[in-house]
Amino acid sequence: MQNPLDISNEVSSAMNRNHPVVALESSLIAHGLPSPLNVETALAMEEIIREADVTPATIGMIDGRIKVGLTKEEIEKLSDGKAPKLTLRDIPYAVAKKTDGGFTVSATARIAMSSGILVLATGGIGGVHRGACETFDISADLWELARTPVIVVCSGAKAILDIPATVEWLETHGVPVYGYETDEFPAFYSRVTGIHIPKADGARDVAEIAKAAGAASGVRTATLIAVPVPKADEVLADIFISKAIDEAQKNAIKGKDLTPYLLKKVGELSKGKTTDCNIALLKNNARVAADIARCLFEEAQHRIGFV
Ligand code: PSU
Ligand code: MN
Repeated sequence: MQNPLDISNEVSSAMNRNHPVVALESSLIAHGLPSPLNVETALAMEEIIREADVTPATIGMIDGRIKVGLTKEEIEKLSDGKAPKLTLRDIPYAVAKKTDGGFTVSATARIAMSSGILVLATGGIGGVHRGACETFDISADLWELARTPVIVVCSGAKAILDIPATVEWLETHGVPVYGYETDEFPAFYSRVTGIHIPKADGARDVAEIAKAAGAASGVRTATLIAVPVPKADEVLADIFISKAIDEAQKNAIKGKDLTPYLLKKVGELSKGKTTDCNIALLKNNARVAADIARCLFEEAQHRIGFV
């Protein structure tokens, strides 16, 4: 079988020049945000990364081809709500059936790593759902984080989840988690959880820690960098989340449909406030991921004696 991976010219030329690259996921285009905000946000994240002199690589599936570096037209193709949400396990089926698809963090992390991209930005990782003791609904993102050495920049786990259980899971599976200029694990729409984590003081500090993880300690997991939503964009969404979870239960929404359903419902109940918040944190995370990728690149240049 032909290799189903296509790396765009922009991304492969960046990699050939040893220029830093940040991977972006596409499930948020396919299912995380309403149209046309999904396309606008995906393109804005790419622009923010380019402005930092880093190359963006939005990763997703088009006609059964894994695309590292989706074009604007391909991003638009994933935005109409028809493209399925693909975790890593769904990739073989989508390749064989030649379908489109938005990649979750789990699929994006694995493809980024195997393409040589070290940093990935998203909004909030998947995690342990509330009531997981009965449903066993724990995001495939977590297992991928436990076995794929990339830096994942996020605003914590989505607030619709059981955040303490998600943090516990990460600890049990040895995934390092650092707060970006904070010592508190953020809760996606809000900055507070009361859960204490070690603090990284900016992008250079993250680069130092990541270097120590790989080279010195042989850590083979992802490193999670938790960036709180900017203060001005914070939303206290608990009331909307509880209502959305009740609605999901009433309508028997489960499995891979649950996260998109809850995000959409919380957006409707908050009259768009949580959607605006989600967009603000996504853009902020793109900026932070670009800074980290740039610092890692500068470190590497030092090591090979370029500067
Ligand atoms: N961050 C966002 N919006 C999203 C997601 C992250 O701001 O829609 C997506 C990511 O792709 C993540 C997925 O991998 O939600 C988690 O889905 P699940 O809980 O079904 O594993
Ligand atoms: Mn799930």
